[in-house]
Amino acid sequence: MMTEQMTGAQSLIRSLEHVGVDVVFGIPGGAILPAYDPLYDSEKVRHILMRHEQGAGHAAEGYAYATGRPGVCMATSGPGATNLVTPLADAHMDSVPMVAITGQVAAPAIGTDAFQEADICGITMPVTKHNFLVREADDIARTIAEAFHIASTGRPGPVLVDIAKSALQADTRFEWPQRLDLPGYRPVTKPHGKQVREAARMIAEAKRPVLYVGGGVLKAGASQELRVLAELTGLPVVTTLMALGAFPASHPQNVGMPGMHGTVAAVGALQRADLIVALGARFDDRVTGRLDSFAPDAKIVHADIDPAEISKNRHADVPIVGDCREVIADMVVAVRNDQAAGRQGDYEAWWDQLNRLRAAYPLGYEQPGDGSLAPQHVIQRIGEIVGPDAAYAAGVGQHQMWAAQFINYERPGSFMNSGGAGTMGFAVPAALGAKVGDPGRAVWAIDGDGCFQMTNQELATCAVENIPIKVAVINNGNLGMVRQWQTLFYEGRYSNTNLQTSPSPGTEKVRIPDFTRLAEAYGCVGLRCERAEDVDATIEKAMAVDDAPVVIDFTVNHDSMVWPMVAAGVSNDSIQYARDMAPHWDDEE
Ligand SMILES: Cc1ncc(C[n+]2csc(CCOP(=O)(O)OP(=O)(O)O)c2C)c(N)n1
Ligand SMILES: [Mg+2]
Repeated sequence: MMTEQMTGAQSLIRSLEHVGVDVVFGIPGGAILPAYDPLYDSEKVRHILMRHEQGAGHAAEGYAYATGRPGVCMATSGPGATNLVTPLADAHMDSVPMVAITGQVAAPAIGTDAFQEADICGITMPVTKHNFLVREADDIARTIAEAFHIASTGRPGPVLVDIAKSALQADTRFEWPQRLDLPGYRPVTKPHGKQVREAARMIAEAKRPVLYVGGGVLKAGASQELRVLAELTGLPVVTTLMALGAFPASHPQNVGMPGMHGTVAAVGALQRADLIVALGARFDDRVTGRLDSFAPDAKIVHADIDPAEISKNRHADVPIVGDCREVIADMVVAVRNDQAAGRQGDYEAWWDQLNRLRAAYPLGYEQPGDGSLAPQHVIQRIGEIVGPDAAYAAGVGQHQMWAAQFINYERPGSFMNSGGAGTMGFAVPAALGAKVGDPGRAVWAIDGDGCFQMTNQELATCAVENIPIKVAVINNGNLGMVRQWQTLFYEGRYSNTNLQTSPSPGTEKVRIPDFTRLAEAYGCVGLRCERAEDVDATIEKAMAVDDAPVVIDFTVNHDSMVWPMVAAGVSNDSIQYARDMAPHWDDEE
């Protein structure tokens, strides 16, 4: 056994090296300061000094998306730690593996309202997979080992390790645990064979089955297996916002993204299915619409590694607890056996129906009447020119939905966004983290003018640390998604949604801030594009820059809306293909 005399802080850094951490995103401060001293000497761990702890947290998420390994962020006690709450909640909602390390006031001062004291374990209890308060130096190595194990196994998620300053300063003997003892934590990965065979039987018997693929398939690294299952069975596939890239967008069996802004075909497929095979998906309200009218005729097979998800929102007729990769691989075997025995589904009529919907209601958009730039056009061209090898990070709002709709994601890891929490400010720091995790890949943030203003200070981090991401700001001058709801549900009363980031009728012809000048102030290249004929050249110009981050202000139409749309709380049957335009579900007689 390896034991060595050192401080708690040294033991922390040694532990991070032990688990293979190569990057930490953080900001120092009093309580965590002892840890920053040995970090200064580490040859294995690069620390990236962020400008806001929220950025550190989202960067850790982006790193996790790019590498599949837990991202690591670090902050001091009190306000440093509370600034991590949003990214922790974000990672919790989207099952992103992440370890957050925070300094805490000295152990004897805990509970005294000491300077910069916050009960961060109490605060983050509901938004972390697990958290630890470490008061003794001797506990640091074991706790770090456990934290990484918990963050990265089972259903991944964020784990917070809060370490008292006195523990960092105390002497200890470094001892790496040989075995982890986590009573009650034993994620089931191997699915039950009987359940899987039952699912295969139902697939063969169904007339209108759908594979409803969620983010769990990406987390499990099960894209290959999914493709085999899809092609073997011939089932239509829908991929949720969190699963974009799990199944190639260009695959003929991909009928699109379901949900509030999904395709008519994908929403219709779920709604009219007689069998839904949910794989690592959680029947989120943005997918189901009004739950009691969701997919009324469907039997449900629900596979998830987290037993708490199964039958949470919709009763599962066949529950399967297990890792999606193992579940799908076992399903492939079961389906092959069925097919060998002559049991095979016939979905021809079903495909006729879905193909009709696909042909009648493709994704599309209207050109603005005033000659201004269509945001959808910008995003579509970015996807086409930059291509499927790049990684794209979206903010939250209209631009996020257009990024989901108009870029074709062909491979896992090509799209990251804040799906469950809808955290504005996610894109820039997530793109930063992804670029650090996978420096050889082009990384584009598709951001909104509102979102960008929440975390754009991380452009300084990108410039100083040589992290050349591209940021396409889809500048509609507004909190566009909120404005869309005001247009549709509040009679066009635009209360507090005009940001004045681009000139709009009736307001001063000002841009506050001017994003190109802001970019330059941050040591980035700033470009602007306002006309459709300049879009391609601007994207190419940005691509040609490889020694600095680039920000493009795409000044776009203020009134463009995201379609299709299922209004919040209504049935998916009421999907609008465009404003006041409901699709015809059945044959036109
Ligand atoms: C932190 C946070 N605050 C508020 C919201 C509510 N919200 C959702 S979308 C949106 C507008 C985003 O504006 P912008 O970034 O410009 O994107 P757009 O919809 O215009 O593309 C707002 C305010 C949110 N999701 N997150
Ligand atoms: Mg906007």
